[in-house]
Amino acid sequence: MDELERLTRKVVRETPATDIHTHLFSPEFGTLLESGIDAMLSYHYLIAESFRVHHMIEETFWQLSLPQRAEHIWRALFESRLPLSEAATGVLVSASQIGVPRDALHRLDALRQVFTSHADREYVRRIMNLAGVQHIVMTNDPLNPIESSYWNHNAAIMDGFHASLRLDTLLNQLEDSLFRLREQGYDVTSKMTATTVRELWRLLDDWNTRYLPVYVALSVSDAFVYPACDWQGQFVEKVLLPWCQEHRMPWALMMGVERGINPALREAGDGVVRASLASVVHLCQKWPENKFLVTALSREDQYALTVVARKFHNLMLFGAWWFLNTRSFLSEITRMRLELLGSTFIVQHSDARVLEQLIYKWALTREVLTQSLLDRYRILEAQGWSVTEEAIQHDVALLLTDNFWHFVGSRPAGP
Ligand code: HDL
Ligand code: ZN
Repeated sequence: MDELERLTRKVVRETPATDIHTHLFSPEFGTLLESGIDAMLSYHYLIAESFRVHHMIEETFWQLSLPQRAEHIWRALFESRLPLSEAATGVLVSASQIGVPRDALHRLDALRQVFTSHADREYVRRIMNLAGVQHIVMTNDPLNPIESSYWNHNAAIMDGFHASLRLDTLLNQLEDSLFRLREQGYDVTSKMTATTVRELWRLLDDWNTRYLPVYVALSVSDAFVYPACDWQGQFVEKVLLPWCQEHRMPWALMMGVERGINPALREAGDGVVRASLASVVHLCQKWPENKFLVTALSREDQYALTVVARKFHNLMLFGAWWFLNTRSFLSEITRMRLELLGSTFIVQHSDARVLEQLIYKWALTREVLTQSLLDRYRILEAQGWSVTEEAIQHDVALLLTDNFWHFVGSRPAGP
């Protein structure tokens, strides 16, 4: 390892990350924050992978308790064969770093002794430190009755945790959502009348006051296009975009998910579709004052999306989302973005659902980022351009955290 590699490894290892998209919750949200080995093994990525081995009838699987599911998945993916997938290997990476002795890794009972399933603030802070994560953005659904009960009782939020406003339920379960919003006193209907527009604007104001979100988020399938004249299209045009412009609020658009291609797998049953990148162009063209955080789930969309980002500085790309969060795809996407965008993107988010996943997901990101940056630095040094530790620190901070907070426009106080 030469000096340049040593420096790059050191800086990437030591620079704390902002995890801009997770399904984690501050520990005050009780069981909404998943942790522990049974939750790790019952991660929906591993559920899907395990069905390819055990072929259990899906409804029978869903009747199992969490520990029974975990044991079933452990037998299928860790005992009957080597745990080769990214999600399976990740369980062992996290376990090792948490402190499971190497000679005990093969024993589920040993893992259960070390992995806690009661995550208090101290344990959360410990896992964040092991993962090198300083800030965590949650995915908050104001129309989720369980979650909103915590907000209604002003649940405290641990330093380092931040809210985002996820609009999937509002837009994908429209009639039910409108009904519940009318019960909450918002005069909203399935006709985009002036009153509905005004009341939806008030709704976003109220959610903004309660959640203090760092961005508004929406995941979409290939059915999403902009502009559009359906209810969603009118909501985007007449409410969301002008409201975000007025509040300087970024819109995180997560494109290319097809929900429930195998409904029997429930949360593990989603697939991938192409995204309408022309819609991203139209949004950036027509709303130059708005800020768009975009990620696409299809590998085939990555190159064209990166070219679009070259044309619009109000577009910030983030992450190798979901099925793309693997060694090979994360490396391919990160290298392409460095070559086409320099250091002007957000390299990754974990999408963690279980607290301890932060460790393996961020270890993977740091491994890939180190190698990708090192290759660029070697080319610079070959031209005689000196790559100092300070310059590396600046790059890595941009890619892991600063690009996000600069784009969002508000860096939080605190750790
Ligand atoms: O829509 C999303 O935010 C996705 O990340 C889904 O939650 C998905 O199930 C997931 O966890 N991906 O990592
Ligand atoms: Zn997610």
